Amino acid sequence: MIQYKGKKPSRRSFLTGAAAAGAAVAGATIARAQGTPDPAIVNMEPWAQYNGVGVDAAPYGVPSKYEADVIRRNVPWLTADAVSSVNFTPLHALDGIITPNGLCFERHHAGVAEVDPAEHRLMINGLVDRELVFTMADLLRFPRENHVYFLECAANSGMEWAGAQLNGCQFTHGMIHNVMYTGIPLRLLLAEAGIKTAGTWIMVEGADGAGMNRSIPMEKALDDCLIAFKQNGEALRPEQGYPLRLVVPGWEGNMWVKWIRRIEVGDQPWYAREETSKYTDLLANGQARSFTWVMDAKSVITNPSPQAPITHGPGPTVITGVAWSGHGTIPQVDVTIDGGITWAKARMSGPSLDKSMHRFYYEFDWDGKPLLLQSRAHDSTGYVQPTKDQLREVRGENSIYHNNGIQTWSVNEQGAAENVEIS
Ligand SMILES: Nc1nc2c(c(=O)[nH]1)N[C@H]1C(S)=C(S)[C@@H](COP(=O)(O)O)O[C@H]1N2
Ligand SMILES: [Mo]
Repeated sequence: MIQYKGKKPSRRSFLTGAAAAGAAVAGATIARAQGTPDPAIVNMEPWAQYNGVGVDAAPYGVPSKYEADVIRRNVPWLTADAVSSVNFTPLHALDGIITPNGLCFERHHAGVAEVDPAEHRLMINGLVDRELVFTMADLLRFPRENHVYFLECAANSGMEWAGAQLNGCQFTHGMIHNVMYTGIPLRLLLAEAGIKTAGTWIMVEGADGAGMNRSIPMEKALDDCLIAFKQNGEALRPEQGYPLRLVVPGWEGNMWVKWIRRIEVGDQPWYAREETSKYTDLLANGQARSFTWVMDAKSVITNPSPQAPITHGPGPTVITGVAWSGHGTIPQVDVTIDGGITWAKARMSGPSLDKSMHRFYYEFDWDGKPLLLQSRAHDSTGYVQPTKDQLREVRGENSIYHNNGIQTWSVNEQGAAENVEIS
């Protein structure tokens, strides 16, 4: 179904636009009419002339060689080296809601730990009745659950606070992935150890060179946190914390400790003891906000975008993107093609899961004129994604973290897209 913004374009203008692109007219198909035969359909292609490789040519499958551009990419000038760095999910090349395991962005403080699962242990200590040590085999005897959750680094879109900077949604919004986790509810493991009444916080620690640790309030730990060992059905990738990672649904990625080896129950956040670091948000007045745990609703149009221009000319055009909220689901996304003068409801498609990415589409008939594309997410609490200017009014421009402002792509007559800001 084609949706039109505001006034439906006249059939005359629709036909003119379509004819210019050699595309379909209303009621017909988008595919080319067979006036001049297309060599690709007339010729016998090489792959139809002989047998391909047999089974076992790739015991662990990889994508087609024609998809070689669909990879994680980093921005070399952002960090001094690749060990304490980040790369980005190629959102513009994906569809649906699941991030394939090999394309999940990576953020490491001390590189990827190469953990031998036979030697890996998870310890629970501190304010508990029984200090416990679990092997991987022990953990597999607990009941497990499956959940699809997004993980967004608090620094996602952080380079965009002062203005439009990076040219591609992979770089502006790609510090996010959305996978199905199989894991054990953390509350079951904590119950096994028995939390003392004074235990109000946990400190979670990774087995990597950074020994990265974070403090999490007990309420969240007992609510929906998971100790996960599978992503999208297979073992976690080393980059994502093999063999165990903490899943903290809806909360900033920083707290999702990878290669998790220890959980200490305490009566205060470890920040208070200055033993751990945290991510803070510096405000305009010089004060810093200590805790911004939940990731607010956000969305981005992934196609078209700077890395994925419109190449087919005017006529039927598909806009698509993703939206998510750490507070729940995304019942609605609005799309504008004229910089916010008129908005239309996008079509949501695919599962609508709590604290997961959602996919939206907006199909329209492009007249070939420049576009200013934006998407605006509404979450299940009624919260509406703010503009970047609204965010700056509250937060100033000193922040790096928690930028969930509305993204604008400007598309020219040729279909090329650019990262811009409008006010
Ligand atoms: N042990 C450990 N856990 C970690 C990190 C780390 O460097 N070491 N980085 C954190 C940060 S800042 C983020 S955003 C997420 C990134 O998860 P990913 O690499 O699966 O994308 O992991 C978090 N967990
Ligand atoms: Mo992060």
